[in-house]
Amino acid sequence: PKEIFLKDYKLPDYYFQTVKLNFSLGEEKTIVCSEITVFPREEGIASPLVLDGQDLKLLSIKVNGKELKVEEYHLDSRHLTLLSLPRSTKFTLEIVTEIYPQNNTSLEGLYKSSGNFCTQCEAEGFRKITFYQDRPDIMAIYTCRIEADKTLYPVLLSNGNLIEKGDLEGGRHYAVWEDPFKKPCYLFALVAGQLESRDDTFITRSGRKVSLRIWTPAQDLAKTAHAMYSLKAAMKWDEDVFGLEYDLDLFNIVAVPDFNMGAMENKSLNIFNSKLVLASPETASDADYAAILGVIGHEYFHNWTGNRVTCRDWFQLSLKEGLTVFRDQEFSSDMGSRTVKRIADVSKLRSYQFPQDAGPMAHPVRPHSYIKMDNFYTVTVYEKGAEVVRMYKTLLGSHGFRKGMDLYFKRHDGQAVTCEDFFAAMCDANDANLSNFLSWYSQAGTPLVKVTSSYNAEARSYSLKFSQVVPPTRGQPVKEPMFIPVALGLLDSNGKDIPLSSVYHDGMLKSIEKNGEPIYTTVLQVKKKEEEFVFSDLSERPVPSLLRGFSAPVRLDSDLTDSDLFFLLAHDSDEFNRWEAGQVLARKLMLSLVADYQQNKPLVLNPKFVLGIKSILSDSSLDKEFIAKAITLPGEGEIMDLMEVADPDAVHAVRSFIRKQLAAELKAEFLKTVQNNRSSEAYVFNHSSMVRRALKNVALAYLASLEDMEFTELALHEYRSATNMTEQFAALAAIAQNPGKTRDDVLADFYSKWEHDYLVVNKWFALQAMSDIHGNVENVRNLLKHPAFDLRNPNKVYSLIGGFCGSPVNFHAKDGSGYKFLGEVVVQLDKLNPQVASRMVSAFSRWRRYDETRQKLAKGQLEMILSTNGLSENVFEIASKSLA
Ligand code: BAL
Ligand code: ZN
Repeated sequence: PKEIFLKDYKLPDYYFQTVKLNFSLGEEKTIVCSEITVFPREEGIASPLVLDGQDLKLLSIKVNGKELKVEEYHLDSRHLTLLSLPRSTKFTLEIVTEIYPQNNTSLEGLYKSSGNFCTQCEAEGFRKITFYQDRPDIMAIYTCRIEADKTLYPVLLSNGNLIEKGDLEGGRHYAVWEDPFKKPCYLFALVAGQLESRDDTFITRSGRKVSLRIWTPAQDLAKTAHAMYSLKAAMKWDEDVFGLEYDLDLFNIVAVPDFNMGAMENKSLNIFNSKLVLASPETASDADYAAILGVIGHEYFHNWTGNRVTCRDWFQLSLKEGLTVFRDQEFSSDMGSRTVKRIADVSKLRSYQFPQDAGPMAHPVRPHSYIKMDNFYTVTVYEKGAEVVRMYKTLLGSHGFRKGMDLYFKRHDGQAVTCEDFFAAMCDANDANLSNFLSWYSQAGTPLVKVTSSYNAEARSYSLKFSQVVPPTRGQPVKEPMFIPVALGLLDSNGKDIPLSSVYHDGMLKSIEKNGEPIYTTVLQVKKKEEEFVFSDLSERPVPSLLRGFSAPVRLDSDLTDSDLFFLLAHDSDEFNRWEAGQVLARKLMLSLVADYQQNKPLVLNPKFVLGIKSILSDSSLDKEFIAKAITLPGEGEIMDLMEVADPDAVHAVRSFIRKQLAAELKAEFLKTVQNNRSSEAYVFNHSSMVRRALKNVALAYLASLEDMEFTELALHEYRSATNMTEQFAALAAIAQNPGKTRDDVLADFYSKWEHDYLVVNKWFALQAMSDIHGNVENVRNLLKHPAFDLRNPNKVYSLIGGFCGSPVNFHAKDGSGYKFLGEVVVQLDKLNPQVASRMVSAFSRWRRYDETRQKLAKGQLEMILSTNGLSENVFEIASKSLA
């Protein structure tokens, strides 16, 4: 397979101006005619025009109306090269192809989902529809005519505005859609099928009326109310916060059950994985409701950050994804709790991105190369990319960031641009010099920032010394220091923020007051390998609150003592750092117990930790969801990530021990928490109800971990009396922690209740797959044969196979049974859907982190996968890079 490099980017020799597509949809075959007006980049260009195309049957090619002779083009399995072209400034290209969407299990290009036609073109799926220059810097105006059987496919949708429709002979009908905005082909979309819509309208701030339609099969329509609410909220928010208005009179969303990703931002025709659209209180949890809000927002926000201004090439993916994730994070924060959202986002970054950044698949936010672009829709490009955007805002302030965004749109509307263009807009709009900030785009690896502090009582000064190291990653053995914004506050001995007026740095005393007002949080710019900042006029040693709000995606190693951390946990005005102090303490505690476990020492829980958890649990001044997050221990993956050699058994044993110990010692508090947070009100998705449910569910899980009859009964009671999925599923999960008849009965009961609802059944698969019950791989193997399971449906694969890989003890079982299971599934899955198979094979990528026995077993599976005939490029790339 061929590796593609950023450094090899070349401007296209030909651009496309208009594209007219005509689809004749059929059961046996679909005919696609395209008519493209082509113009050379410069007059006189005589090079061949190379079009991408895959799995297409070429029927004819015409240039300026004249059929090309066989010697005038070259066709292979990936390209159609037009060798002899007119030297005129503009010409017309007409291509007819035949495709077979009904056989397309890769779910890219045009395919069928539950009998309906739909498309997924990003990143490089358009080449499975017709021959085209399938690259984002080819932007054109599209018209799309769709014709199909009227009974089977009464609804025909594409991008833009419907300009014509009518009936045809033989029970067929057609529709013509015209999109007035230039777009790259990855934003093209088509949907045809039996769908109904929930309709609403949105009046933009300039008074335009936009029709909003959410399309699903008729039986699901009732579950689209929350998605519609989310869409309208997102449209309003983008106007309020960024001054960005929707630009067409129609916005369509279609929900389909078979979809590789979460959703897709096709111009005015977003296509969604149905799990991110459909919700009712009985079938969807609070987490589902929150995800729908965030992703509906995300896809909508792409209309400006991605569609109106797009990427020059796929290496720039984070230009649209990092920025749009940042925008959806901010949207969700504004709609709910900012601190809790930040905690959730940082936890995700630590659990998934940090490990990626430290493994063989580490890549910069802007990768330097790829074999399959699909493999780079990663937590690094998305989540670390969002952190990079957040750092601009931290450094420039809200107002400065908005000025930068405004300039970015002013300069680049209608263009395909690069990360440097975004950087330049931010700097130019603010007259800012962000020196080496761009290395966030080019250097992989999570920087490690060490901080040491010292207080000089005589000089009344307090010094913070920073040093940073960016660890080596594949292809990048040596790194430059990064530009790290460190938001900082200093606490006095009463736990109050000390007003900050100046800091001594680099031989200069710098004022940090703002218009004479004191500042309580300042942003230090750490740019060198080693740097010192000195604060003066301090009558006592302060306790520093470092990296407030997680102001940079780094690992922080400070010399804070446990007592400093307990102090911050109790007092920090930055709520994120209160949570963080608790997490640092928990991480330290867990690591030290893991060492004890490995040395066969008895496990003893530090009573101070129990007291800390108790005081949070009973602090009624705190937000309930904050409490829920603060009493949740760091995940097993996070702890393994901090070990020299990851030991899943020891980490699992320690985490379970602490959970049980806390449950036993704080039984009364947890029980009170469950009792006090019951409610007989009907389900509402609002902050106060959600946080109540979140806290109750965490407390219930603690109690049920005790395997005590009383609490199993309690969980059963909660399960039976629940009127919404959030509480019902949490009770089920609490019971399912412990093997036995009750677990089996309740799982069976849940299935029989919900077997008609595939989204709920997926939760049921995931819960069992993630179980840490000993030898669970056999249960998962059996579930593969369950009538509700289907390897062709990505959601089911993510639930069952992905869920299983998320259970460290079973996936990393020392007998290799988990690895063998995954190896077998990947080989099977790759034949159906390479994108999904390559996501699954990623679970092996950090095999070197484990002991020798596990290394050998995992490596054996990777080698077996690589030796499979006909392996996809997707899986090849991940498996071979994992072994390299
Ligand atoms: N562009 C792919 C799906 C998403 O990130 O919105
Ligand atoms: Zn996106």
